[in-house]
Amino acid sequence: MIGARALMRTLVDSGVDVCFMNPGTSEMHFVHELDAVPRMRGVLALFEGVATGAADGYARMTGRPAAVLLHLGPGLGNGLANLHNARRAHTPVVVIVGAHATYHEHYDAPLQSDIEGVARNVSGWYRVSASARDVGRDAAAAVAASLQAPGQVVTLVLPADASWSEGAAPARPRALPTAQPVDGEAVDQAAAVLARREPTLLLLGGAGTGERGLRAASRIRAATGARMLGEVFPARQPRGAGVPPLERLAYLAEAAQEQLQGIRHIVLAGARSPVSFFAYPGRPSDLVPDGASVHTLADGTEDVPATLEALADRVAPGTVPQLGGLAPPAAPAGGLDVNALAAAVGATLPQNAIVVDEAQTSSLGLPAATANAARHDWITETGGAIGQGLPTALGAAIAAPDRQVLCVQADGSALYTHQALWTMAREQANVTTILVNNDAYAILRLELQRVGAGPAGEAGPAARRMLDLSGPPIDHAAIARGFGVDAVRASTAGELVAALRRAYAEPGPHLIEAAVPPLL
Ligand SMILES: Cc1ncc(C[n+]2csc(CCOP(=O)(O)OP(=O)(O)O)c2C)c(N)n1
Ligand SMILES: [Mg+2]
Repeated sequence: MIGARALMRTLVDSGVDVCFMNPGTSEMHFVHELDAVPRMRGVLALFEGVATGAADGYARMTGRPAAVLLHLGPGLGNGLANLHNARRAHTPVVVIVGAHATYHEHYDAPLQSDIEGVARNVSGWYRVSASARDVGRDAAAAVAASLQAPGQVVTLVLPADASWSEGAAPARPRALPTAQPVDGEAVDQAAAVLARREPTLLLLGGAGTGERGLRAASRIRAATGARMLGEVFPARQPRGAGVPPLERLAYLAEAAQEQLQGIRHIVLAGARSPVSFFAYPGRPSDLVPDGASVHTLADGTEDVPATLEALADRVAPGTVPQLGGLAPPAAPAGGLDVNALAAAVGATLPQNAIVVDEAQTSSLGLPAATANAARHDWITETGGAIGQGLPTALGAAIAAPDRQVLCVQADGSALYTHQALWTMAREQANVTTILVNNDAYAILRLELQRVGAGPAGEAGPAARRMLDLSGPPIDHAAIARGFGVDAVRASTAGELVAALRRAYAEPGPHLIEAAVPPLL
């Protein structure tokens, strides 16, 4: 058996049966084996950032890694930004990088480069399969490593000769790694902090924003009066009717400081201590209020939901979680702005939808307008690297083909990875995209002021031109149609509501280009 077949067999035997890919010459044996191992589903992406973002969205919904097949250092580099977001989400991803045959390396052929230097940036585990004999075992180790709590990106380099040579064999799947057990001492300490009845914040992150974590945290809040917040950008959060509501820490440091004002203790459950997203001259990076203490109940390597449940059983026995009700907003009418956009989403959101939020400034009203919508999952851009929305929505749709995916997508961010639309059309992914066209990098107009570069109104024309996308105007609906996706335009709230209802009722991908004036 050749290495490529042993690799593919080991992956599917280990539960990795989707591979998002953008292959090249060094990966042709792997591509060829797709017909020999039909349990592996190959999904072609036209840019590596689409493949890596899709793998992130897929695993956020399944809890299982997808594989990503990339072409040497440049292919891996193109996929890096969304691997960065995956790393920040603690998403398991098995990256396979095809490389030159081992004996070809020292010729320094044009595609030769430092693959390891690129991979280490995002990978918690890295290995080169030295020969065909090693490939099966290395693949099984890679899958297991990706699932090491809290989950990580792993990179396995597959030299072309290891891929095409005989002498390989599939390896048995490895036992799944388990999270660290509940730390009883940390539970004792948190219980003691809560017993003081001083203003205490329970900050949830990672697996803590899943349903079990939310239910336990809600019990703790109800019994002790503690406050609870989620990290700024959770990997995945169930929301809406039947789920305990969770507000998130604000992106803007000054807003977060207001949320944290008066807090004496912060108890971390899968989250990190709050810091400002960026540094701003004269403002603090550390957002912990002066004099407040920070206690780690559970970090990401531990079983965060089980720890929260242990704490709830201690401080809130017999207390039940408080669940959100079903009270979606009325369908909006009139002009389209960020509030009408949010109301349209909340009013029409189908049961069990998956919302991928890369709406940037246009997401302002979304959390409130969907808090009491039908139950859904919310996916955010964990690492701040834009160009994540469309690819992640694609991956989520492939992970959950029976659910509706709504991608609320800002225009500037969309333009990094528009090619995801073609894969959505080809795979008939159930993704409805609202492409929020505000003709601008609106957030950067705000950041221009916040960093102290000068008030936006007074920025010179050369600077303003760098944050403006209006000339020439970009026709996102036409781009979508060019990729084979049904697309319409909405310029009123009523048109958006009607287009959403139609898109949800029909299978396959739809794009609605919504003209929304920029907030800034
Ligand atoms: C990979 C990457 N490149 C660049 C940036 C810097 N950046 C942050 S927001 C932004 C513009 C976002 O514009 P858009 O998506 O249209 O959202 P809007 O601010 O208009 O709501 C840019 C370029 C980034 N965060 N990540
Ligand atoms: Mg914009």
